[in-house]
Amino acid sequence: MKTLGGTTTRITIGVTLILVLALLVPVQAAQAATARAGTLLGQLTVTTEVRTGYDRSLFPHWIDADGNGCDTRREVLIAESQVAVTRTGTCTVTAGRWYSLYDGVTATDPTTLDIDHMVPLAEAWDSGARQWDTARRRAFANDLAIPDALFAVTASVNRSKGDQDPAQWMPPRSAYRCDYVVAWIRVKHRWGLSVDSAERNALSQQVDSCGDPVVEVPPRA
Ligand SMILES: [Ca+2]
Ligand SMILES: [Ca+2]
Repeated sequence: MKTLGGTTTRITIGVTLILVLALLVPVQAAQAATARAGTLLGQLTVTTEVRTGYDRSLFPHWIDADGNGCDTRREVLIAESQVAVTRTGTCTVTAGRWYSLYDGVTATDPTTLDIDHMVPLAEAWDSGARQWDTARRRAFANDLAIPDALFAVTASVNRSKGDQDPAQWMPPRSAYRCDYVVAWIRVKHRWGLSVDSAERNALSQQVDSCGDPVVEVPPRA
């Protein structure tokens, strides 16, 4: 009886341990890895950039990847509106309320907004995408998997940014600059894109002035 009781106790402890582990493992897996922004920046390859051969049409964009009738541009408008959008049956977004993070302008008419690629398509080309196939460039140009890749902003501020990187252009709304460089670094890290040395220095200075924040490590694309 004593032996049987000991066996039962060991089995009970064993089962309890398995249950505890089963509960712990998914919790740990669900926690996103974090790192200092400066650490992610340090993991980017520093090299010169090459514009040769770039054409915007090499990045098919505003596709409807999930086939719900709303293309990527409209998906971003719907996701970023502060109120439920008004839209037609063919997913034309006609009204909503958006806060353009780069310049602090609130807009209700979506025709006044552009969807900005945080890392512009030309900058992506220069820093590695020229070696990608079309499928990967399409995935980059329509990346809805992280919130940092695409932003609804005023057409005017998007045009002032153009193809420029943070060594050349920063958002006029200074309160957004810390988040801006973190988003830039996260997108480049996610897609394995390089930085040029002037860009790296500008990012590094901005990250330092922001206190080198701890950020989520984005999933690799
Ligand atoms: Ca869609
Ligand atoms: Ca650059």
